Amino acid sequence: MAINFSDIVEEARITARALGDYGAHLFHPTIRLGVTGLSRAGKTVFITALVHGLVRGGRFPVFEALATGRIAGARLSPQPDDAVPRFDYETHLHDLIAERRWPDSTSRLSELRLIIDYQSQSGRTRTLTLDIVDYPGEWLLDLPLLSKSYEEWSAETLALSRTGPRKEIAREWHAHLANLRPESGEDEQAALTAARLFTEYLRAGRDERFAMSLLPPGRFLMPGDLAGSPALTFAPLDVPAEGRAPEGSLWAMMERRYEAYKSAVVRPFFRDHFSLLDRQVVLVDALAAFNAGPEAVRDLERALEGILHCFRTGQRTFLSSMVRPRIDRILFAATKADHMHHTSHDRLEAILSRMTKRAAARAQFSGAAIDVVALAAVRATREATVKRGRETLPSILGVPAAGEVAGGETFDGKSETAIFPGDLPANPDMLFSEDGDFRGLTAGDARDADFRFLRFRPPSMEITEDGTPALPHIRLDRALQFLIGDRLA
Ligand SMILES: Nc1nc2c(ncn2[C@@H]2O[C@H](COP(=O)(O)OP(=O)(O)OP(=O)(O)O)[C@@H](O)[C@H]2O)c(=O)[nH]1
Ligand SMILES: [Mg+2]
Repeated sequence: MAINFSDIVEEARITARALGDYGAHLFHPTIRLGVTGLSRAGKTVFITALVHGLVRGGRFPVFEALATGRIAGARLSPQPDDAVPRFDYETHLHDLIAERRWPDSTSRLSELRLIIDYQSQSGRTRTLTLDIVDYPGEWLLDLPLLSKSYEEWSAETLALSRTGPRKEIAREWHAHLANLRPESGEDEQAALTAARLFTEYLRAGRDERFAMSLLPPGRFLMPGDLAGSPALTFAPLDVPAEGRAPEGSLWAMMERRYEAYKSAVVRPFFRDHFSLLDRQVVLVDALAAFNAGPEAVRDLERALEGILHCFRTGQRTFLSSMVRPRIDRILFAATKADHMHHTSHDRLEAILSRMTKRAAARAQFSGAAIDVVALAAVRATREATVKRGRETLPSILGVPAAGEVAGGETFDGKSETAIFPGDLPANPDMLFSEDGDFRGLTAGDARDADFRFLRFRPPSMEITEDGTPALPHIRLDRALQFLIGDRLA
């Protein structure tokens, strides 16, 4: 990909900003922490629980600075970027604690600043500023578009939509596509219909039965202010990957809009937000993929590979020429671990490790330190063993959300129930090998699925040893230790 003048100007601008940041950094050490993950992965809950734990003092034995009493206090402070929405911490916390319901879906970028006063290990009084940026992981998966022509993107997107369960859900869009003539004249109505059917295909892929992860372009499913704009009114056409659009054709119109999406949406995100992050946590809802089946697990792995590509540093990629990411630590966290008995937590971690290792190898990843953890930012369950005949099953006890269904029973969202969601395999290869396929919702009846992880209502607060109410969690402290522990030394 040729580097053009605007990229160079961009880079100069970013370097200037980075230098400015560096100056400020000497006086006010700051970490800009990106929190990302695909839709419903648990970003909002993670940030809310993390901030609450820091501000109100959670039970965080593995987070050394807090556990040893070196953190004097943490407080919210006005954020540095005036044009970015603030992360609505107070409302999310109120939903979780007072209403005992999960916060609403957010699907846009937001930010929150936290100031941590602490004592260094040598006894000096210090301050660390933590800027937390919440953004959809779907936006990272748009990165490959920057180096692909419209024709290449069309060919790849179409090829993917003709595989596995995607073929079925793309049926209506494919039928429309078969009747489109790319060389015919510009046609707004044809573009609108194609974009609508293509978006419906993407949306259906996100349904819990399929739980597909790789569904770019990211803004098609979360358009925000861009809904209805030409930059979102395009779709792939069945055109040769090496072909060129005739002037004035439907094809040329689609190509123009695809390029507009790249310059109006994709580049500004990487330039203005991604390039400024220091550390990153990628939240992964592996349970949704286990529920859906092996195709979803493989799709998730491909999506993680795409995400890792964004963090690739050192090589002269399009991204490094444009933004040069400076991220030095990445944590992959499997969320919602409270949906399984602790005997499966290590297995969940092993599965995510394996996925990220393979993805990192394929993404030729080099650079930042990576860690993997299975956690629950808010633990909604307790553990129990249930006797069934002579067997004892490691189960979990919680209040399934109203409307959840298991074993023919529909839950009312009020009564506590013991659930045996299914054991994760001790050998993670089981989930990935072609012959060791397991059954999920994609294959048909929910009753035949090997795993069934239900949604639970949020828990009540716990009281810590010193009498403060805290949200229960699993390994949130380990995540904090990896993400900011070294900067509080
Ligand atoms: N039991 C349990 N459920 C969780 C946890 N974190 C998230 N969830 C569930 O996952 C859902 C999505 O969590 P969010 O934090 O809203 O996810 P998000 O990534 O911000 O989602 P979007 O804003 O839609 O992109 C919640 O509504 C809960 O049902 C957790 O720690 N434990
Ligand atoms: Mg959210």
